[in-house]
Amino acid sequence: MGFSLLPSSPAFLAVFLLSFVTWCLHPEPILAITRHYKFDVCVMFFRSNIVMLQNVTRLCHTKSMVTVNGKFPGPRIVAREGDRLLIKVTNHVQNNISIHWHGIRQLRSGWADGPAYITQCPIKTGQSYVYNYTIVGQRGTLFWHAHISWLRSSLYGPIIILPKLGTPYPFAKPYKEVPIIFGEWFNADPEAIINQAMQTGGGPNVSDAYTINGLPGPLYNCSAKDTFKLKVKPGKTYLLRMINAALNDELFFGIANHTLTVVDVDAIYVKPFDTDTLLITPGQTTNVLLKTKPHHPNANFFMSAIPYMTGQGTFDNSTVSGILEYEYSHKTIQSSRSPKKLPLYKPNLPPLNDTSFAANFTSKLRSLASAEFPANVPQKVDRQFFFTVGLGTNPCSKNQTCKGPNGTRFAASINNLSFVMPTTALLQAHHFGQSNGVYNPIFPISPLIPFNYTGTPPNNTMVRNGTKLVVLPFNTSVELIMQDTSILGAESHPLHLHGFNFFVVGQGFGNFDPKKDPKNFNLADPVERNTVGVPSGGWVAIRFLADNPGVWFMHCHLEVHTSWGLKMAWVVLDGKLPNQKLLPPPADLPKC
Ligand SMILES: [Cu+2]
Repeated sequence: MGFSLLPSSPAFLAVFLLSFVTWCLHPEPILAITRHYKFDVCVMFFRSNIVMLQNVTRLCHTKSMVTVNGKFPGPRIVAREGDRLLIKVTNHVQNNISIHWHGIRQLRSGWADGPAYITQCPIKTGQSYVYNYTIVGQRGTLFWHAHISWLRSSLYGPIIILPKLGTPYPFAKPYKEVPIIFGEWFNADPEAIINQAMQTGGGPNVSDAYTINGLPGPLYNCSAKDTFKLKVKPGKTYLLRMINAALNDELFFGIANHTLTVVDVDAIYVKPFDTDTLLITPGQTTNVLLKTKPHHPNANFFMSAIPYMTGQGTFDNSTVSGILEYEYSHKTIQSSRSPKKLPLYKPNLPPLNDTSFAANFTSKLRSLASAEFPANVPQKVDRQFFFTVGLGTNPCSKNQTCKGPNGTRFAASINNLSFVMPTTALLQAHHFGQSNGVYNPIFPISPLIPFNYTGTPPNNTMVRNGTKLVVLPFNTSVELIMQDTSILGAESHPLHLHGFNFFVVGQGFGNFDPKKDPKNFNLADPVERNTVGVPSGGWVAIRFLADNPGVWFMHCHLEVHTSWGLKMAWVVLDGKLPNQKLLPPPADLPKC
């Protein structure tokens, strides 16, 4: 790694590297990495990310948690479209680690995608891995997070992708840009929570708070001092880069007495539209413009998020709030009341189970579909897939008492197949022709036993278990219908596809009708994204072009459902041309 690997386009002005000295709890030598680059026209961060343990206090509970560089949330990555990132991750904790760069297309660089046992073996204690990839055709906000077990509860941070230098946004330049990253806080150790749940077969304990930029805010015990405050000036436009990094909860978000303009989702521009409330699922990002009031309003405003919850299990129904505060100009400061005495308004958010709001909101999202930012929706389809997504059960083993439904173990599945994680990485197995005994290449393209998916659920809720994948030739045009089921209750599932963006060409309630519903597909300006909510008791249709060779994970971004098996992977074969092939694996790729 080094100078020669960096982009040499004259468009880049300068590359600067963050140098830092960091420490960790291990009795190892202090690592200090300082690298300086001078280059043409670009801003690009080269970071050495050290995974470490850190004490953090929230809600009067102090615990040690795994962080990157001692920060919670973790450090920001800022780059421009076209930049290459080299991110050296060193693991100084006892847990195995891997980091996923959520939403980054990873064209031909699947080795850097990050999901453990899918594209790489985990980084073991004391080891390092350099994630090496280039950002192509994306601008907006994404995020990085751990992709192993539930470690992403504390290992996450923003990825900010600025347009190429000299290229403006397709909207007026904002006065300031602010990342707003939602998370979930557990007083207990999330690793212990999921390990216990997997042992008993029951549902895991829910979080104790939601957080905005790591802070729960004043509506929780002992937490007023841990409140995110956004200080703004009157008459300005702010770009809020919203990220849902929560583990298990879709969120409604709003700012009292203010309207938001949605301009970008999942690092793709959309046709702007105004809304008082946003819906953002785990794995989704949304850029919004916030226009402040022309004059100081003599009030403060809560910016709050609550869960959107459709399932039958218990959930964290608490409210996270930050505060939007207007700054006084020098002129007004004497004549006005002090900020503490100002009235504080709360946003009106929808009911926690407002599925019609969810459907209405998501149907407003449209691609820009302009000459500069076209929506390249596949117009013809080579392969069609119909996947049911939902919950199910696995039998309890003998001599055990299980806490799942009727003494079984909770499971989740796609086409009734609950994915079993391999013990070696799928991408290596595929690339080196060693898939025998690691995975089966025949994933069911539709349910083996069709039923009334959203009607009365079948009596038998048992899933099958296996490690099956879909294999696609390079450049296959794919249409995928994802159908929620009512097994153990209809529920919204935010499905995330690695390695691709897809177009959301249709959605609806009830069972998908293959004769009627495709007539209403939007093939002109559907939203393009990497994570979509399968509507509770409904279906969603997506299309994507399989133009990125590799092995690509697809899973529910409610982490508990992923733990239960709501996941699978696509193998995209190499194309014929040299630039259609997966690059060779890097020398430092971790071994299992
Ligand atoms: Cu799910």
